[in-house]
Amino acid sequence: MGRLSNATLGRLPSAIARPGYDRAVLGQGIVHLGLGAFHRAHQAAYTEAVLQAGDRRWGITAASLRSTDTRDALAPQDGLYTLEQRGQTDQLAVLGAVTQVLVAPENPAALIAAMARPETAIVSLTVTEKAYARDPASGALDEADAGIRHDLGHLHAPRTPFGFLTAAIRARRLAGLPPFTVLCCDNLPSNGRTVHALLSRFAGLVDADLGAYVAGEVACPDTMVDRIVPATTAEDRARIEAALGLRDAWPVTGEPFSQWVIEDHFTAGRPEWERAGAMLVSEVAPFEAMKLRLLNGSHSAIAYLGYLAGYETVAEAMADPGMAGFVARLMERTTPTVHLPPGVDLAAYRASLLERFRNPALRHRTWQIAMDGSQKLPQRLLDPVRALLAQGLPIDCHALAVAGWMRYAAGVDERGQAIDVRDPLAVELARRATAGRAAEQLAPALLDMHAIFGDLGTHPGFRAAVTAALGRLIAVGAKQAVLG
Ligand code: CS2
Repeated sequence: MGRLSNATLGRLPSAIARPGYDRAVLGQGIVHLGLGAFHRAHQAAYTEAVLQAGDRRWGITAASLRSTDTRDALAPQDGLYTLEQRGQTDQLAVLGAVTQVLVAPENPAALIAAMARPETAIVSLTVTEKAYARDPASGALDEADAGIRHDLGHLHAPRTPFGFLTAAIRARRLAGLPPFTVLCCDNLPSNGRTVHALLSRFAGLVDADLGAYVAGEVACPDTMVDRIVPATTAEDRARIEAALGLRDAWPVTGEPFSQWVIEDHFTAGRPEWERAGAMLVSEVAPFEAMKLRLLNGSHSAIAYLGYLAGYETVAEAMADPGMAGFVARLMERTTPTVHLPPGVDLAAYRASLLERFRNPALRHRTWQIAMDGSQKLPQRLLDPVRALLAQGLPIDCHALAVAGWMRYAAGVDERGQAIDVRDPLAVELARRATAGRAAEQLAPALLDMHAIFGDLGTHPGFRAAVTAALGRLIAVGAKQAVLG
């Protein structure tokens, strides 16, 4: 069987969409950092629509910041890959927006040079929460972070997004070029503002004048990104290969739903992403809080409690009426903490989330979502708790979700099997879990982690609610505990 590439595109079955433009003459207006499945199924798909509509400026030079896997898979395919939307019917498209794939550690200078090209108008990022070296509780740059310290001493060969961004902005400034717009597409609260503050701080540590320049001149629009994109599996590859009649080493699969809300603040131009349904607005915050708290907050709750209950995927967990009922209650409890975005009906939004979580065609593993809990809990579950406490509203469902994370982070499941806990703080979590497996020991040991809980960790009502929820979870198991 042949391999997907520019040369074999013509062999695709006619029902499969493919680039209708000449990939050889695309401009490279976008550099993307963090070439994971999410970027390929989300921002690249919006950009593909712009290219298809005839605006050829927006080819994507994409970089992996760590591993060579994606480049090794995509380079023989000329950057082409398949996006499969999985719903009642599956829809396949081969996307061509990613034209070049770099591996940052192999040649950091090449990535900086790509970012410093005159035509680079946007540098977008999907590098996951933990890559921002941000103290999750205070939101400030963690200047003790090993990557940050490395980059401050080696800006010519950086490792972190801030090192690359700062090196490239400095190079552009020296060359008399305006800065690019920095477009954060990770699930952080006020992601653009957050990155603007962190990047200004980092650049200021390199050179005070550069810090002031970044603070004053570099636009970092806020965004809300949404599409459920499970990790690609061997079965996905086999199914897609059969449909294509060609081998694709790294296709991506995702749900049909997709949403992108973007603050319209770009200093060097942007693609008309609204062609593919993106919303360009003046204020993203209400959309972002809605999505982080209702979708991602529920996702994390399903991940921990569902995993403990023995469910491998979100859809399996949601097929359990007890779990589904709990998730619906958690969302209802969260709703008073969310300001209504213009034109949104929150009850309909919640119903649509429940429907999306139930999509049986998506094998979205609870274990995948459970990763990096220390980086996700603050904005997904703890900020809502702060707001609920301030309003005197019940926090019982949130307390059970946090207890689920604690039980999971302690590293042993309900059948006594070890859990593969992936988290930048995994070592400390494991150390604290040795305090004891009973709720009265485990809950305080984890609540005292200031980097996660901040001041909330000392709130007596929150401590009592989490300790009680954990006690019940340990006593009766997740399937019973969610019944309330
Ligand atoms: C998930 C998200 O893995 C996770 O933490 O909650 O990746 C989620 O699927 C996306 O944010 C949906 O837009």
